[in-house]
Formats: sequence, structure tokens, C-alpha cells
Amino acid sequence: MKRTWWKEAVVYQVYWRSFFDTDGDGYGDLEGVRQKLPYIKELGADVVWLNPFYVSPDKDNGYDIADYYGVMDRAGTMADFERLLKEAHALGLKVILDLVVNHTSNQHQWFLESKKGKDSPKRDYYIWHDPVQGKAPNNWRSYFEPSCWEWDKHSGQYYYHSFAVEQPDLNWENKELRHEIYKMMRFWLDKGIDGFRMDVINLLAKRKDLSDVEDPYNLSYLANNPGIHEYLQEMHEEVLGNYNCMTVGEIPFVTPKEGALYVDEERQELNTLFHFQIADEMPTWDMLRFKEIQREWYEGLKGRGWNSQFLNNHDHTRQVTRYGNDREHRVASAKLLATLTHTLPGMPYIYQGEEIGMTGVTFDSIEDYQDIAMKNRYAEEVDKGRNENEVLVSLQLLSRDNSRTPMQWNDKKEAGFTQGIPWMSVNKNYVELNVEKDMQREDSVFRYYQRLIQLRKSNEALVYGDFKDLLPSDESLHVYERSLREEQFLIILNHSEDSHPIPVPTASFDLVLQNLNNETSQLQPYEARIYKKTIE
Ligand code: TEU
Repeated sequence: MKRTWWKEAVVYQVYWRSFFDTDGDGYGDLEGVRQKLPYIKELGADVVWLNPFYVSPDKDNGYDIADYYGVMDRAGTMADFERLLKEAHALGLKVILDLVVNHTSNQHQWFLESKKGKDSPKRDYYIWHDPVQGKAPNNWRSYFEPSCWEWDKHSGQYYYHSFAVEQPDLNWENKELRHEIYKMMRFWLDKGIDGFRMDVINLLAKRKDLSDVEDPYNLSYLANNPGIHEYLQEMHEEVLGNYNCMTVGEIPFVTPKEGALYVDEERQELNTLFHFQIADEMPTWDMLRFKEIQREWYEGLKGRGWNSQFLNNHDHTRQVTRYGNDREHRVASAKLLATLTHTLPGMPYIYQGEEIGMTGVTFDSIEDYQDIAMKNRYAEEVDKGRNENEVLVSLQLLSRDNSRTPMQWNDKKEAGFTQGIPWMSVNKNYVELNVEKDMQREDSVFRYYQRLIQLRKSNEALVYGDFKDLLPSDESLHVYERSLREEQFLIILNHSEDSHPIPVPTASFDLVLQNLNNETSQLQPYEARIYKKTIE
């Protein structure tokens, strides 16, 4: 496939509010990100993805935007952002921003105007509907609420929201609105940013048929509706095609077949995507399903478009807790998971803290959780009469707060994250598990990430190479090849707690990276090895 800078890049995701606080308000900030750019550079990443920092009442941690052109006080100022961008570029790092255009905050001027009544000039910027037989138009749920419809007494209509009540969905059928969004995108691109991560971008087009669905809990009806590809092609034509930028769409509910429609290079929509087949179908590790998903996406996108590899982000429990072993095999399993995301076909994404093997958290009380998705779900279930503790326990493993605890920089006060009171409690294991400690050790998770990233950078086969799963039905071992012309890599991962003999011949290969100190041919629990062969 055509070579591009972003296909070769490693992205580092910065959830700035939990990254580094420089003004003592307990929230990370843009100035904190700027100060830590050399750290990200040292790791070896090429692109920094910043979660939303626009003006926002912060009901959903910045995903409820009240002004797309400003910076929220908690994050800093526009001057802070400009300085951060300039320094990132000087270090050779690119910066991509979160583009949240499926919805705004209910405090956005557009919504305040739209809400004034049926005659408002902005009424049609959002999706309003009359009641049907005195009730909401249908039984559709939203991500965060039991119904996607919210009643507005003043104008006597319901408005539509795919997420919280405070996040009304924009009406993409309205041409004027679409052009307002394109204008805003140009504003940031003209400032010099290098692209966008596009929040739930496949939700922009809504279902026309408003009849009830059989299973309202399967939210797939919110996504991939007719019209979506026309919007994305228009966005490409109006904006994206005129810049040397990258786009990664957050695209829940897609199979490889539908996914290809978003990223096929001929179609001029998006560059790459996050699909959620792993996150949604695998609450815990499921080797056979994982292998199948990888094979299907590889086949589905081969020669057409580019995949992305991630196992966690700010919405999903930290990978070492969810898919590894965050106790006695924490270091080995963190490295094994890194090996996976950096050697499977697609771009690797590192979520802050993953590079030192940070773990998820369990808080004892619902009061200690902040996540709107979890809190709303808790209230809904408890309202049904379910036992409070049972509900809490059922939501803990996948709570979004698992990945949102502050970055652990050192063993000082609040892990070196803030001089104030952190907006969210620091994980208690920071005394042992922190950046400072990891950087001092040659065998740490951080050092392993550095080597892995360098290996990928110096071997095109790990980026552009063909992929072949050598043991599709083994439940413990994941063994695959990446090959390009004369280069061939063999990746052997023991994703299990038992030891196993190496299952394929390795005599003609050189061992180039290994996560454990083991010279035998018996793979230890969570052992990962990368072999390389140069074909004569
Ligand atoms: O997340 C959307 C979202 O909840 C899904 O993509 C979900 O992660 C997926 O279906 C797997 O279950 C985005 C943001 O990342 C999130 O933080 C926001 O709360 C949400 O959109 C609303 O903007």
C-alpha cells in the first residue's frame, strides 16, 4: 500500500486532565502536557492525541462542548495550546485533537438558541420530535441513559441524544450546521494541528425509521445509518483533502466489511479507525476470538485501508488489568500486550501510563467514582430495586474510571501528578509503580516499549508487511509472521499462565526482542519473543 507518515507512526494518547497538573487545581493541564513532551519523545512516539480541552461544563469530561473555539479554564488558555503545539512540532511530534461533532453540550449557544422554540433559526441544528401518543417517539436507549429522547416542556417536543441528556445530538441533515463544523475544523487545522481523532463519527447519520427496536440494549441502531458516507465524503472534500493531516474515526458497531467503507483509500473518507470488536466482545481475554478478529480485519482491509491497534483508552479498563495479569505477571504481561499492539497490522496507540504498566482501580463506594456512564447506570439499576453492592461490583471491572486515575510520575505526594487535591484519586500502587522507577531500570516496561518502538521504526516489515497467523486454533500461544520482501518476522507470544514448548522452528531466525530472561526453549507464562530472518 501507499506509504504515508501516519501509517508508520505510533500514537500516544494524552488524557490531559489526568496527566500532569502545573497550577495545583487538581486537574492536569495543557502546560503540563507541554512540560512532558520530552518524555513522550523519549518513549519514541510520533503523534500525540489530546482528549477534548474545548470550553465545556465537563459533564462528560470534555465530550460536552459549549464552545469549539475556546479552551476550558481547567486545561489552560489558547496561548498554552499554541505553545504546546509549537514545541511539539519543534521536537518532531505531531498533534491530533479530538473532534466531537456528533453532539454538543446543552450549554452551547446553538442549543440554547435552538431550545427557544419551534421558530428558532437554530431549531434545526438539533433533532426535535413531537411526542407519539403522549410519549417518547420510541424505545431507543442512549449510551448513558434509559432513553435517547429528552422532553422539553417549554417547546413541547423531545430532543435526541445518543449520550447524556446534557449532550444533544447535532442534526447533520442541516447544511448550514455542517458548514459551521467544517469552518471550525479549518480553524484548528490552520492553527497547525496534524489531524483529528473523530469521536463516534459513524453516529452522525440517524435512522429514519423510528419504529421500536427488539433489543434496545444493543445500541447498533444508533450507528452506521444511511447518509453517513456522504457526510464523510463531503467533509473530506470541504476540509480534510486540503491538508496533510491524519484522521482516525471512532467507529463502534462495525464489522471489517463495513469498516472498509470508512477507510478504503479510494473512497476518500477517513484514514484509519478504531473498531470495538475486541473491547465490546471481550470483557476478559478470549484468545480464539481475538485471533479471529485480527484475521478478519486483516483480510477485510488488505490493500484497501489501514487498521489501528489498541487494547485500552480513556473509556476502557487498562489492558494489563483486563487482558493480562496485573499481579504476579504484571511486568511480563504488560510487555506481551505491547508486543501485540506494535506488531499486528495497523497503527499502535499507547494510552498514557500503559508504557509503565499502570493498572485499573477498584473503589469501595459509588461516591468515589466520577464516570457519568457508570453513575447513571448504577442509578438506573438501583432504581429497579437491585442490591446496591451487587450493582457496584457488576460495574467495577469495566468502569471508565479504571483508566482515568492520575498518571504516576514518582513516589512523592499524589504520585507527582499535582500539588493540590487530584480530581480523581491516585491509584495506591504509585509508590512502587511510577515513571521515575521505571526509567531507572533496564528491564522495565518503559524500556521495553522504547525498544519495541525502535524495532518497528527500523523494520518496514512490521509496518507494511503481510500478516499470517501460524496457529489459529491454539488457545494459549499466539504465533504469527510479518513479512515484506526479504524481511521476515516471527512473533511468538505465550498469552497464558502456563509454560509451553516453542511450537515452531526458530533455528534460522535471530531473536531480536524478548520480554523475559529465558534462554530455554520452554516459553514461560506471558513470554513474548520477536525473531527476525533475512531471506538471502
Ligand atoms: O465514546 C463513545 C463510546 O462510548 C463508544 O465508542 C464505546 O467506547 C464503544 O462503543 C465500546 O463500548 C466516546 C468518547 O471516547 C467518550 O469518552 C465519550 O463519553 C463519548 O464518546 C461521548 O462523546
